[in-house]
Amino acid sequence: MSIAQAVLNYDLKNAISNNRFVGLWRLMRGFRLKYFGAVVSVGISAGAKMVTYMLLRYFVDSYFGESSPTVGLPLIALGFVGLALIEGGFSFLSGRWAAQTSEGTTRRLRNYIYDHIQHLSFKYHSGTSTGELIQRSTSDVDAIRRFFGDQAIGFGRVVLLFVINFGALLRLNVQLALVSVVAIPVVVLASAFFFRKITKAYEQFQEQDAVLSTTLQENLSGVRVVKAFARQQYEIDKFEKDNFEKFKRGKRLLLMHSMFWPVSDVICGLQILLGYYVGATMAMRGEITVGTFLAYMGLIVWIIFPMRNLGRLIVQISTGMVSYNRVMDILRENREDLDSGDVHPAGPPRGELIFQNVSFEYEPGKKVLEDISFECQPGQVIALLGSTGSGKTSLVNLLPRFYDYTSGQILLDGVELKRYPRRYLRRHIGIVEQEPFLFSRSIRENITYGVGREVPQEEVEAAAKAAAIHDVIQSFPQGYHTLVGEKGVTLSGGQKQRVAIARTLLKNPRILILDDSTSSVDTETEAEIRQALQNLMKDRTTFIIAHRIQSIMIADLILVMDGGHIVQCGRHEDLLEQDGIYRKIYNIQTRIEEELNKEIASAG
Ligand code: M5T
Ligand code: MG
Repeated sequence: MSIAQAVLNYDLKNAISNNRFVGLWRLMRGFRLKYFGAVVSVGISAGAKMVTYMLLRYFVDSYFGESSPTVGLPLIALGFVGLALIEGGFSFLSGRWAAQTSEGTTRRLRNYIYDHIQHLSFKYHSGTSTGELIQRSTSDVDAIRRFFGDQAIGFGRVVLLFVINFGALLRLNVQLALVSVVAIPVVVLASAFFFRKITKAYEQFQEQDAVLSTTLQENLSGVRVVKAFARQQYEIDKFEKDNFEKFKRGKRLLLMHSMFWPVSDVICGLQILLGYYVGATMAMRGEITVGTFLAYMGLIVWIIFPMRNLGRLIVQISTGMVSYNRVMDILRENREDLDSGDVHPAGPPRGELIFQNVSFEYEPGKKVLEDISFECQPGQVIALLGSTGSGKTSLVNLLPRFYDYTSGQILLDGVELKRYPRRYLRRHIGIVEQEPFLFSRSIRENITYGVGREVPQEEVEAAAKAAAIHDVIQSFPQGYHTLVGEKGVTLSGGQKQRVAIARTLLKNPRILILDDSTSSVDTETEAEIRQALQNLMKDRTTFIIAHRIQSIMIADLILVMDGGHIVQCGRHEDLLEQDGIYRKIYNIQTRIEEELNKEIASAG
């Protein structure tokens, strides 16, 4: 591994610290030498400027004053040129190294955050808004970038300029030096005051900016609802209201800026005038030489004007620190451990599952599943039926360990589920989510997503056929290479579900979970899928969640759920004999179907 790679791979978990300075220092690991170089270069550049004024003083005093010159004119000219080159050159170097540090550290930080987010648990993701995560991994990281690239180095520059130039002034004349800095506290305080206000105004402006983008984004994704309810004018008015607020806040922000700079210009100008006045008086009285006065005129400018930035830098540094904390909040979150577990079977599981008094809650005290017990043999089909919110999705989500059950036991092939590494379970358990998500990529890429290897076209097509989606895909002009989503075709709900089924089937999981996967599919297509799945379900344990009795009749075990409990269980025939929810649902569904058939017959 090269040094650059090692720097990139540095585990930023180490950069978490309650002390923000310590944390930022740790973030810089691998770039510290460069950054140190940047600070030294700033110092050299500032020093060269100071020496230039000293050379000016020597030149004036020895050629126009009492003392006689010991250095020739050409050499002095060369000195001026050389100093200008040194000043410019090191200024360039400091900018370059500071940029390399800030861009490098934040590039690594962005990669790390992305990597980290990939590994956070379901629980974390369902409790955190996407917008918040995006904000933190983009604009907060950017604030950290500005901290390194601009603010920290800028702060160093102001301090060094002050120390070097003030030091030189002290050596020239103590009285003059002291006169030159009387206004500095005023400048620093005024700028700190203004920038605190400006920062606040800026935050409010940013907030409103976020409101506006959210409004726009919601409007665009909900465009169908807007049109269906003919609410265009309402939406337009709402936007204009938010937009006006942004306009007002933007104006306030600009106003503050346009107040600060002239005010600070006046204070600095007065200070310089005072310095000139005192300096000129002293020169006229012969207390200092003309050369000293000239050098002083230059130095004072480089003490006073940079000070205007000090307040700004202090305030901005503090906002950078806030961003550091916001970013670290994400990194503090523990990763979901994919690999820990003490059983590592060589092959896939057989698929025998035993639930023993399993209970589960998302939040302490609110049981979503209670006392769930059942057993199934490898290759069996288990169906879950129950009203909405009864816990069906929650139950199957326990199997790949998206969440861990709170009490009881689940045994897979006789071994407690928690002893398997999550990676193993997710490799061998295929789940078709209730609301499947497809990426804006080609259909083929979507279907092969879970496999992680080159898949021959025949295999992809076989999976698509089993999911009864092959013919639909074929009918698109670009077939399997058709793009899905905003830039490509918009798939119907049922088509999406079927692509998702194909994606899971291709993974060839030993345990297959279909969470309401045929809810958006018509009865005929559903029968088609069922037919195709029949073969595929043969040697895998399959969980089917469905609302139509039709689709679960064939199951080896039907679990009827209500309020987190199993209220009935058995085969179709057994359940029909019992007086319970199952029979009620069955009766309703068959009656509806009969009526429908009658209507169709009479209409035909
Ligand atoms: C069961 C709650 C939900 C409901 C209960 C997925 C999820 C659910 N719940 C959470 O608090 N957090 C979650 O992340 O748990 O919900 P379910 O298991 O989704 O029910 P279902 O699958 O039987 O319902 P449906 O509508 O899919 O048929 O109280 O609030
Ligand atoms: Mg569900």
